[in-house]
Amino acid sequence: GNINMTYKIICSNGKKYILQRINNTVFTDVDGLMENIEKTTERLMALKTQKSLDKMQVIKIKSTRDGRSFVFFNGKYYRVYEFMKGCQTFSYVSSLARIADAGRTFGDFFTLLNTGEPISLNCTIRDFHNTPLRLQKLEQSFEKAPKTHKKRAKCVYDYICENKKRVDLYHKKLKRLPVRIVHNDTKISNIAFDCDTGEAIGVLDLDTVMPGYPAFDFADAVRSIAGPTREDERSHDLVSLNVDRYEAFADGYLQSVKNEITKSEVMLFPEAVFQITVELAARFLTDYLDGNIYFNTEYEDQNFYRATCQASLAADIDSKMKTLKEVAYNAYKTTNHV
Ligand code: GN1
Ligand code: MG
Repeated sequence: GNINMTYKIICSNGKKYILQRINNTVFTDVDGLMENIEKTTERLMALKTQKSLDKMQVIKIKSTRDGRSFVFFNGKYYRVYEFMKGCQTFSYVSSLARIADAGRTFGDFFTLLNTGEPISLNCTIRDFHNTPLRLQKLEQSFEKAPKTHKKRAKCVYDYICENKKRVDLYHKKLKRLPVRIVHNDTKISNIAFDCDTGEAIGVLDLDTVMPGYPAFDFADAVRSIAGPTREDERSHDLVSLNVDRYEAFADGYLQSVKNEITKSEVMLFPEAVFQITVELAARFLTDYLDGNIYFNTEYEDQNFYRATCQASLAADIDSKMKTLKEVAYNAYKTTNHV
C-alpha cells in the first residue's frame, strides 16, 4: 500500500499473520479507525450467511491479550490480522470474467453494509473524496513550491485546474444524493482472489470504509481495473481506459447493488470515473510539490509521474465519456429489467 507499512509474519510455530504499522499522520484517529474496522467486519460476518454469500472471506483482527484491536508501541501504532490462507491479490487482472467477479464482490460488500440496521462509522479522513477541496489544496501547494518543481508541474497543474468548474458542479450534484457506507479505496489490489478457483472472495483494506458516495467506489475500481497497469506509467501509449473492462466491471457491480442503489446514483457513475482520476492526479501532484510527505514512494519523482499518468488517463476517459455513459445506462437497464 501507499500509506501503511505491511509485513508478513511467520512465527516459529509456523503460524502466519499480517502485521501493519498504521500511518497515524494520515489516520490521526486510530481509535476511531479501528472501531470502524471492528464494526465493519462484525457486520460483514453477521450478514454474509443471511445473504447466501458464504464464500465471502472477511479479514479478522487478532486481538491483544487485553482484548484491544491495536497496540501503541515505541511511538507507533500496530495491528495484526489473521493471514488469509489460499488467497492472492493482483495489481492487474486481464480476464473479463474475473473483472466482472471483482465488480460483484465490491457490489456485495456495499450491499452488506447498506442493508438492514444502518451502521454508524467514524470519518477516518475528513473530506477524503472532496474533489473541489483537493484542487484547492493543489493550488496552495503550487504557490508555495520551489521554482523548479513549479516549472516541471506547470503543464499537469494547468490541465487539472482547467477542470475546476466541472469538478465543482459534479460535487454539487453528488451532494444531493444519499450518503452511504462505502469502501472509498476500491483498487483492484484490494480484492482477494482464491488461489485455486480464481474467484474473487473478499475485500481488503477497510481503513477508509465510512460514509460517502458509491459513485467513487465504482469509479476508483474502474480507474484501477480498466486503466494502465502502473499508476506511474510513463509511456503515453499505455495510458488509456479500456471500455471492455469498464463494461465487465459495470455489469458485475450493478448486478450486485441493483436493489440498493437508485437510478440517479448510477447515472452519476461514468462522470465519477473522470472526477476520481482528476482528484488522484491532484493528490499526487500536491504531494510532489509538498516534497513527498503523504504517499509512500519508491523513487524521487514518482509522485510527479503518478500525477502525469493520472492526468493523461483523465483526458482519455473524457474522450470516451459518451460511450461510458451508454454502457452504464445499458448495464443498468439490463440488471433492472427496464
Ligand atoms: C492509497 O494505501 P493504498 O495504497 O490502499 C490512498 C488512496 C489512493 C491510492 C492510490 C488513505 O491507497 O486514496 O487512491 O493510494 N489511500 C489513502 O494508489 O490516502
Ligand atoms: Mg488503502
